[in-house]
Amino acid sequence: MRLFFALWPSMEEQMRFRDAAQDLEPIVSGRWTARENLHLTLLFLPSVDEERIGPLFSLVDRSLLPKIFLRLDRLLFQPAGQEALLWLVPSGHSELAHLVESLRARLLAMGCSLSFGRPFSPHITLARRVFLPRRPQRGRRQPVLLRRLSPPIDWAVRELALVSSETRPEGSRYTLLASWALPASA
Ligand code: 2AM
Repeated sequence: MRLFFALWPSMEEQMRFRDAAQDLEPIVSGRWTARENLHLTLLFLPSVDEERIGPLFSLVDRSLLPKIFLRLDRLLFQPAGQEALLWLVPSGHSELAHLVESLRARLLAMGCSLSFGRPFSPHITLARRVFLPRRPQRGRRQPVLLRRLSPPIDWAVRELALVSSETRPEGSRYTLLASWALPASA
């Protein structure tokens, strides 16, 4: 099974994330993420045997969970091959990298194989397979700033989730397997 750990927004927060780029939907061609699927991935586990899922539920405890406050302030085009992803990106997220490292260490200690394909770069994918009118130069993978959000979206994160992902013709189908409450920010 494909699983991932993610920061999971409430429905109201997901609506705010979607609204940050809603005016672009008619003009940016791509596969837009369904509102209920919007999230911020921390770690991706490409292939987990079913019998290894149970131990994952006890992987997280309170000592691991920090207060997380994110200020989402930019929309970026992130080149991916001939196309691009549309990302909503936070600034000021030092506690996130620490959480990812702690989770990663615990997963590796359990013998889980992780995807090391990309260095951790926090983002919420608003759209995939975005068609860019001009081809990015070969090997060019630098993100392109599309918009600074003014005002930014402040997100006091309340939930860490373990989610399974199935690929369907109509898009990804996510199932929440477990979730943990983060301490309140204020
Ligand atoms: P994305 O939003 O950047 O596409 C479920 O597919 C989640 O896992 C998505 O949030 C996706 O990130 C992430 N994901 C999928 N494949 C991945 C990979 N090879 N490495 C890291 N994250 C991945």
